[in-house]
Amino acid sequence: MSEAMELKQHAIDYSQQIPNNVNLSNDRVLQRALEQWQPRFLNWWHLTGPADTATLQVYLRTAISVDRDGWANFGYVRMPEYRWGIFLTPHDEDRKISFGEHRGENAWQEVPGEYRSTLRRIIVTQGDTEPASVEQQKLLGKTCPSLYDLRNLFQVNVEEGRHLWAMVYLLHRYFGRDGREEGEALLQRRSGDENNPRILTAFNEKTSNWLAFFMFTFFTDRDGKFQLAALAESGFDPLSRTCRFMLTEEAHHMFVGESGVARILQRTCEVMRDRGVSDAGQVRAQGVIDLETLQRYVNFHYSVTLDLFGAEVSSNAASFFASGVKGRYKETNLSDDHLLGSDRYAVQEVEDGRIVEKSVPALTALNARLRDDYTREIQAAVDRWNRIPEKFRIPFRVKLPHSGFHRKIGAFAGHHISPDGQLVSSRTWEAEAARWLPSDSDHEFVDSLMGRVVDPGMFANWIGPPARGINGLPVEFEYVRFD
Ligand code: BYC
Repeated sequence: MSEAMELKQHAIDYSQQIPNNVNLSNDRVLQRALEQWQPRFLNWWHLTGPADTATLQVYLRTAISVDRDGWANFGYVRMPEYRWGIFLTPHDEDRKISFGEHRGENAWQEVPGEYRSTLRRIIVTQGDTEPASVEQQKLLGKTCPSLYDLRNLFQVNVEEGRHLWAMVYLLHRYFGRDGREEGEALLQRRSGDENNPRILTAFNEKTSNWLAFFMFTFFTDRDGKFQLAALAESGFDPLSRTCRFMLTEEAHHMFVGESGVARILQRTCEVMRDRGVSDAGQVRAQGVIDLETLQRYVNFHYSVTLDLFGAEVSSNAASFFASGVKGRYKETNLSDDHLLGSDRYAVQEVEDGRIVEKSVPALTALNARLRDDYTREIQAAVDRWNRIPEKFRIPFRVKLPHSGFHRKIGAFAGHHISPDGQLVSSRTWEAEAARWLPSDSDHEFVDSLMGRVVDPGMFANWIGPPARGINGLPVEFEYVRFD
């Protein structure tokens, strides 16, 4: 490919009603269908997106191209005028399917008939999580701990909105009438709605305060990373190219979560040291989040996110892999036969009142394997968090609970497992749950700390400032303007 052609594929055309790098104007029917969906998306954004933001100017990044420097474009944007669009990484004509029965064949540019419903289902499930998270975070702007954080929340929100666009483009372009109907349904379901909830469990939970938001972006957005990475391996090339670009957006969301929790830890530890307090009640009396409550939020968000990987042993996952629809994390870099015909994988389950390890066909254990990859990365980040109390010589360490703790999906569903991995009775569970999971009074306490800090450079008492500002700007920059 010539250099000029390559640049064209990378660049995003903002002169169009729908910014894109997929030559949308060459396909009038598709363009018209998406232009009809656009006002419905905007209506959904007004109804369920971040509350009372229509007049704000937010210092946001907007992608101008899909190459590495494509994010260099920062500036003030009025939120509803954000240019949501369709951005795919460039087409590689030589790309081959790297796993499953079709290994070595050319990647599919159209949907193979036999995998149509599977692919549609996966794309809809992925797409459904994006607006769900925006709905979950709708009210957080009202209680922001700083302008810096408010801007980050809105950046996450607009990009989740764009991820919805990414999936709706695939549905409209490749799935005809069914796809258009699914595109509508994605705007109809609502997080937490009893009659028409979002598809996956975690996306119907509340994100009612900023501790929950940082936990969500740390734990749940990272599930997004791992699922997108597995879909980026897909034999269906447009899905792969879409997910590759989405992954670049996801990285910032996880940074928001990891650094947000780290700043809370830092602030609490500082207060504990400076005021010589360690008891949770005394710590709370200083207006900061006690470490025990933080641990309970970790227990909740980690366990709810593990459910998003599906059952550990899953025939769905096996057929997604065998058919070349969804790969493993970093599939192309793995050095086995990419077929898993006779490989085994160890999973845990409950048998005769005990947690036992079992070796099962690796093909059926792909959800467990992806989850294990995820946990390794999460553990590394938790280790980074733990350097903070260590630095303050505070004996507390954040600990991930056992993978069976508080699970609703998979091998542990229906069992009670303590955070340290003991099978316990319902009675013990009920007696201990308030020590292990955030109680109503924990939520009330954290909610009570949430004020609204909007003076540039100021931070709520319960969180430390970030190490640096956005895009090389100072921390006290006016990241959101209210005029
Ligand atoms: N809740 O064999 P099973 C993100 C259903 S996050 C409710 O266990 P499978 C983001 C399942 O659908 C990433 N239902 O699992 C983050 C199936 O139903 P059917 C989102 C569940 O199919 C933050 C049945 O149980 N992306 O991007 O191997 C902010 C048995 O299924 C749940 C994806 O998930 C649950 N937790 O895998 C914004 C990728 N778990 O078919 C965004 C696309 C399972 O029998 N999705 N079920 O009616 C997938 O790859 C798969 O659907 C799953 C489940 C991994 C979710």
